[in-house]
Amino acid sequence: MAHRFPPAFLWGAATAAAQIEGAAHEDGKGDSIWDAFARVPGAIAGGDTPERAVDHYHRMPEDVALMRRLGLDSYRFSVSWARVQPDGVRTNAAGLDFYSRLVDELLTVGILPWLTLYHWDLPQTLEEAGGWPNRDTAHRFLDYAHAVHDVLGDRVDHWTTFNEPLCSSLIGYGGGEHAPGRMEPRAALGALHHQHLAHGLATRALRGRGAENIGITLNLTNAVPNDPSDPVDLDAAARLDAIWNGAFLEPLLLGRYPQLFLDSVADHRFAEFIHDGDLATIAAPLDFLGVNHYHDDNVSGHPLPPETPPGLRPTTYARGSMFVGSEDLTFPSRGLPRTAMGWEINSDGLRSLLVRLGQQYPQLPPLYVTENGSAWEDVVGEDGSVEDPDRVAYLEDHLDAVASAIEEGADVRGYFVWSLLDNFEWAWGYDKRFGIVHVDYDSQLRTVKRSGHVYAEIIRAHRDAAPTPAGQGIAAAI
Ligand code: GBH
Repeated sequence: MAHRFPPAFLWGAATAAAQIEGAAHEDGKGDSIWDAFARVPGAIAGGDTPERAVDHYHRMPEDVALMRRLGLDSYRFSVSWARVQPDGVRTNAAGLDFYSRLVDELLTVGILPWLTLYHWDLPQTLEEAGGWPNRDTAHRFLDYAHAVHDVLGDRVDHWTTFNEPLCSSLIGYGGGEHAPGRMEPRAALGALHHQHLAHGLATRALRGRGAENIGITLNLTNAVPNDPSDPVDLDAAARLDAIWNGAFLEPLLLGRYPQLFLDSVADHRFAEFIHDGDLATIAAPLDFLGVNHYHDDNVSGHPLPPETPPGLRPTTYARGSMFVGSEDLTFPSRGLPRTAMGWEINSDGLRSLLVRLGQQYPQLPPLYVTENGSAWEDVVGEDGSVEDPDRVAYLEDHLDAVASAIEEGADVRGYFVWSLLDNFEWAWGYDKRFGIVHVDYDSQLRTVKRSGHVYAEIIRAHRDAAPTPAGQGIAAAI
């Protein structure tokens, strides 16, 4: 399938600071909301914490060598705000130095650094000052973006402001399942708007400093009406689309919130968060849009039948509601196969999403799939090898879907698999493994899974078919 991708297509893998680094209190790092949340009894499966994670902070050179063996063009990672500004204000040079060394290590082996400023780990002191529902946090973020750019701006070309603001606003402040674990619909909406604002402020500032590739990553879904002939289900799908996709895409691309979203959250006085000029700031031009996609959402406006199996929504978000403005929605099963997360597998959803975005928004910038992947119960063989046929199938099918989308006209420039390494899967702790590289959580030994070998082979085949280097002069493959 490698020949189906354009010559300059970028191949990568993604991680996030809180999920891999560990060293939660080293070299001056402060608590993030995830460090604090992990201390709340029952918040995280198995009582797991991000304290040690996969010890990437200490194994960074080894992990970069692994990326090189896999033949990656690019590595998408996030910076821990609490490492850079332990109290959300004062800048900690030792924390920044870690990222400086990481970037140097990547550049040395020809891997393009793809930096995300915020992947959900707010400094706990800023949460104590009100967190994202507090408008001032957007200005703190701007200051943080400056601090990171001061040190890395000379070497990092690709800047992503936020990863999945939907999750860090609606799930963190509305659903209660993610840090900081609040279940306050109005606060969740404030967090949403202030993250947009922070994105706009930082985008404008980085642009002013000469950055040329600035974007944001959204988790986007296809809201599929369970019964397309039922007006109640059609209404449910329209609301899910307005809240999960539209409330993010439209302010960024069009400088406005969708009316259906505004109507759905009017009871929470959402409009009061919006100050004059905010939407113009938020709609700062983007150089790329990152798309994270794992599964579609088959949605209904009717209650679920009583025989609904446990483990699927809404039990997942039983603590609060991530569906601010659409608490009545349900997600019936379509009988599709599911991953270990309970998420539906339907690779055609990724194809149709990528195609549809370009049709819906003429002003859409180039797309990158910044996350896509699957969790499985991996089995380590006697010889230490990890055969993960389900992940291999998921990967191949989704890459096929991306190739098809490109053939149908979608401007997709790259793909980052989630994830490079097994890691701390947020509220699920270490229970769910997404890596193409297996990690033994006792010894911290890394083993490339079958899916990692398959991915490396696809990258190599693409490079052989299209010798033009996609990244910055590309290192040897395995
Ligand atoms: C991404 O988010 C994150 O960016 C990444 O850090 C994380 O490790 C990875 O995914 C895997 O989880 O109600 O159970 O059907 C995933 C975005 C949005 C996907 C909410 C699941 C509904 C889950 N998620 N969605 S459920």
